[in-house]
Amino acid sequence: SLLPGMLYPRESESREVKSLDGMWDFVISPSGDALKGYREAWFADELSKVEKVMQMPVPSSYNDITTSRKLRDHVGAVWYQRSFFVPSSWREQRVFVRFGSVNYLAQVWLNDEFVTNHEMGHLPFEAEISSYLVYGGKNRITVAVDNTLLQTSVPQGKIIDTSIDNGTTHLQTYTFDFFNYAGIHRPVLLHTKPRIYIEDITVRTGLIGDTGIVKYIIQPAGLQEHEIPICRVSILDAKDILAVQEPAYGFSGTIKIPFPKLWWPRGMSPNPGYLYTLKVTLSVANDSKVDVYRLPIGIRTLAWTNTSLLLNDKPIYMRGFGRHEDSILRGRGLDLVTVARDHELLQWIGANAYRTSHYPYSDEVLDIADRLGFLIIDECPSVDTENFSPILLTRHKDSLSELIRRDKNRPSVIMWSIANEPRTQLPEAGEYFKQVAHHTKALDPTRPITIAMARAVQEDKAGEYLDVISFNRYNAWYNNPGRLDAIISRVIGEAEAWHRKYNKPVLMSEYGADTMPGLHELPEYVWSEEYQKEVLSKHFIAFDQLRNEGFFIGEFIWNFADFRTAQTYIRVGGNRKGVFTRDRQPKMAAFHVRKRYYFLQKEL
Ligand code: GCB
Repeated sequence: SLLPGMLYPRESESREVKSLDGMWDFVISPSGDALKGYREAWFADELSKVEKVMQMPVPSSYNDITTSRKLRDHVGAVWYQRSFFVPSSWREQRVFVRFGSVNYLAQVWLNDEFVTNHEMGHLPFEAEISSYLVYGGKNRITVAVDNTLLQTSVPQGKIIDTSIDNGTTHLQTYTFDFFNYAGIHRPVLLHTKPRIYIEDITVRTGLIGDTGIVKYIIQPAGLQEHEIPICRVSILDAKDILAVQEPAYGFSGTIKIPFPKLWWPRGMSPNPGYLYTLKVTLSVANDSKVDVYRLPIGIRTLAWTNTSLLLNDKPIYMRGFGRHEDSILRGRGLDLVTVARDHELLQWIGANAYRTSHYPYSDEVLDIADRLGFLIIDECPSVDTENFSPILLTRHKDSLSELIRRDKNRPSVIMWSIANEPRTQLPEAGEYFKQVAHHTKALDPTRPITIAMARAVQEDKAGEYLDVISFNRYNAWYNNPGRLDAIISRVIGEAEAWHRKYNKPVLMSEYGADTMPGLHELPEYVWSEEYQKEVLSKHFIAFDQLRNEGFFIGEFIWNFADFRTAQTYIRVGGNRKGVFTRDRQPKMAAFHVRKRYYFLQKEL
C-alpha cells in the first residue's frame, strides 16, 4: 500500500503511550487577520506570553463550550498549545504523536519546528517527532486547526462573504445536515516504537470446514539492509491461551486454527463479538530489542450475492440506526461516557447494526462494536457531494484509503459506504463513482461497497458500481408530510425498483420523522411522539413484506439520537429524528422499536 501504517497506539513491553489530553491553551485567530498567528510565529514561543489564551479541553469540539457566539460560529483558524515532558529514556526509542481526529485542517509544530499537516476530519494521522524533542526536558506542541470547508474538501462547503452594516463577514455554508463542529476531536497520544518496528498489519480471515484461516501480512519499518529480521506471529484466545501451539514465522503467512470460536454479530450467537489476539513480535538477529504488537481479531467470513449478505455462510438481516458522534457541550469530541451509554442503549433496544453516518467514528467506538458484535457500515466523510471535480475525486479517494487503512482489520466492519446522498443524477456522477468504487475495491476486495442514495431510482447513475444499494427516503415527512397511508406502498415500490434496476441486495439506510419529546397528539400529527411511532410502524409493515421477497437485507432508522445541525427554521434545537433524545433518554417510539428488534432477533 502507498500509505504508511496507522496501527492504533497500544502499550506493550516494547511500546509506551502517553496521553496529551487535557486542557490546552487556546486562541482564536482574529477574523480580519487570519494570518496573524503564522506571521507572528505563535508556535515559536508560549502563546500565553503573546496572546490572551483560554483553556480548551482536548478532546472536544470548541464550539459549544463557551458562551461566545463568535467562537461557536467561528470560520477559519484557531490555535491550540500545551507543554509536556519527555523522559530521557525515550532517547532510545522512536517517538510519534498521533491525533485521532482534527476537524478539518491541522498543522502541527513541535517546539519551533513544523512537523506535519493533515486535511480531513474523522481520520487519524501521526508523525514521528523523535528528532524534534528535548529528552529529559520540556517540550511544546502547537496545533493550528482550520474548519473552513470548500468545494474541494470532503465534505464540501462554501464560503460566502456577506456585508452587513459596514463590515464583511465570512460565512460558512454547507448543505449537509449536521453542525460543522471543529477542534481536536479525538485523543492526542505520544507513543513510542523501537528503532525497528511493526509498521502495519493486515489480516484476512476465513473458514474451511472446521478450520479457521488467518492470513496475515506484516509491514516492518526501520530495517537496515544487512539486518536479518525475525518476525513471529501467534494467536491467543480470549483467555490469553495460545490458540495454536506453533507460531508462524515471516512477514506473511497463514495460521490455521482448528474449531475456532467464530466472530458472530449480536443475536446470532450467545457469545457475539468473540475476539482473538494476533501477537506479532519483530526483532533482528544479534539484537535484543523486540517490538511487540497485539491486534484484536475476529475470525469470520463475509460474502455477498445479488440478494444477500452472508456472514459465516449465514444470511444476515440488519436492524439498526444511522447515528452521529454528537453530544451536548462536547459536540463531536470523543466522550467515553456517551460512547458507553450509546452502546448500552443499542443493546437495550435490540439493534445489531449501525452506519457510521456521515464520517468514520473513533477507534474507541469501533473497538466496542468489534467486542459487542455490532455490524458496521463504515462511511467515509463524503456527504452531499455536488460539484464533482478531479481534486475532489483525489481527496475522496484519499478519505477511503485512510479509512480502509485504519479499519481493514475490524471484524465488525462489513461494508464500506463510499458516500451519503451524492447527486448521483448528474451526468458526471457515473464516471466519478466508477472511479471511487474501483479505488475502494482495489484496496479491499473482501467487503461490499454501498452508497446511501437519495435520488430517484430512474435517474441514478452510480448504482451499477456498487454491491449493495442503500436508500434514504422520508415518506410521510419530506415527501407527503402527514400521509401515513402513503408509506407502505412507496417503501415497497422503491425497494423493488432499486432491485429491479441493479439486481443487488437492497437496504433502507434512512427513514424517520422529527419528534419533539413530550408533544402528544391523537390522531397522529407531525412532530408528535405518536406520529414518529406510527411512521416507524408503517415502515415495519413494509419491511416485513420486503423480507419475503428475498433481496432486502436491512432497516436503519434515522436517527439513533437527536443531534445538532446548522441553524435553520426547520430544525428545533437541531435534528429531532432521534428515537432517543440528545441526552440519551427514550422517546415513546423507542419502546416500539425495541419490540420489533427483539422480535426480529428471535425470528432470525
Ligand atoms: C438525510 C441525510 C441526513 C439528514 C436527514 C434529515 O437524508 O442523509 O444527514 O439528517 O436526511 O433528517 O433530513
